[in-house]
Amino acid sequence: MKARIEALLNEIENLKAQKEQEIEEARVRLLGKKGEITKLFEEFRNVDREQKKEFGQKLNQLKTLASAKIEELKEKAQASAGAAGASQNDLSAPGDSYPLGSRHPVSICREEIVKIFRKFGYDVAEGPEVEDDWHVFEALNFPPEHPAREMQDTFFVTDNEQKNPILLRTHTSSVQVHCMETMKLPIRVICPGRVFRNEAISARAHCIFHQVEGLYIDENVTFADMKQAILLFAREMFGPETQIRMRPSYFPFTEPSAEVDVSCNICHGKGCNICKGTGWLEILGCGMVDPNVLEASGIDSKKYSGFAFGMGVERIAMLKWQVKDLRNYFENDLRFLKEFESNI
Ligand code: 2U9
Repeated sequence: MKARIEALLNEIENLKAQKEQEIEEARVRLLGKKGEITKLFEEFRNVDREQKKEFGQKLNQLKTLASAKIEELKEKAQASAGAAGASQNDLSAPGDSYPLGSRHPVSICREEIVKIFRKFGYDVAEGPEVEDDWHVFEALNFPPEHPAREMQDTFFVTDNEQKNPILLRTHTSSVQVHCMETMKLPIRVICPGRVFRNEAISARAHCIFHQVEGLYIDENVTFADMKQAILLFAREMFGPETQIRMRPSYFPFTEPSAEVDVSCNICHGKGCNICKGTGWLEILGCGMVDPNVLEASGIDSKKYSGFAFGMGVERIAMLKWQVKDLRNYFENDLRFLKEFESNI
């Protein structure tokens, strides 16, 4: 008897009947007049006195479990029949809602920047994130041991003492080097991509971020051409009233070099906490491509000249949506991401 009780307990626990007819069949087989449990109760009369207590408790437990399981299965079957019935028959019932995802603000911003330069006639190029020293540093006028290499803390993949080590690119300028090596002149190209720097994470810096860089090489390209291209970009991106100003700067790959500010589109130059009271916001760096950089990729620097620029996408996105902490762009907190749904 003990073994039969155990077997039935096990069977009831694993009972998977779904249709109402299957459930009723199970009920009759277990609890019906000639059911297994009913039969066990009849046999219980003949059990020895000493075993009555133990078997009595077990049988009651079995009956309670069987009844509860049958009830549970019936409720489930009724609920799913109700749901199916509602969606089939009640044409006024609201439709099932499918939550839509939205694009990440950094993607929205990067695509907007790329779209503007495509409109100006630039091609789009992408390249590898794992690069060699030549494309990230050497060809860009960073000689070995030059202190400028320390401006961008590098993640090395191979030993940095070896010749031409492999590393994670610290800027997308390496893509433009590939373009200069392979494309026919004139070159007008925009390079969006992810870059890696061994920096401490803070509200203003992250070890992975996104850049968009541009390069324009042709005969007689001047600083004035660069200024005009950047002014037009700034007006497309931040509005037609936007002003720009340039401050002298230094990059190993450009000479002369400049940093570009746009007039603050929040306070319109009056000074607010976004522009820290200055009326200006820094958006990018730029400069005339150093002749050494042209020559390193086999371009005749006597015949050709060019300009280049680079910007951090997260920084532009922070200015565009007045996001104060860069880390918001990396945490994928849905409460933050949902705020950009309307920008799709
Ligand atoms: C080639 C030659 C020159 C790309 C340039 C900058 C200035 C610049 C920074 C802005 C913020 C990077 O994301 S950031 O940290 N970039 O200021 N980038 S000029 O110059 C090049 C690129 C490729 C062959």
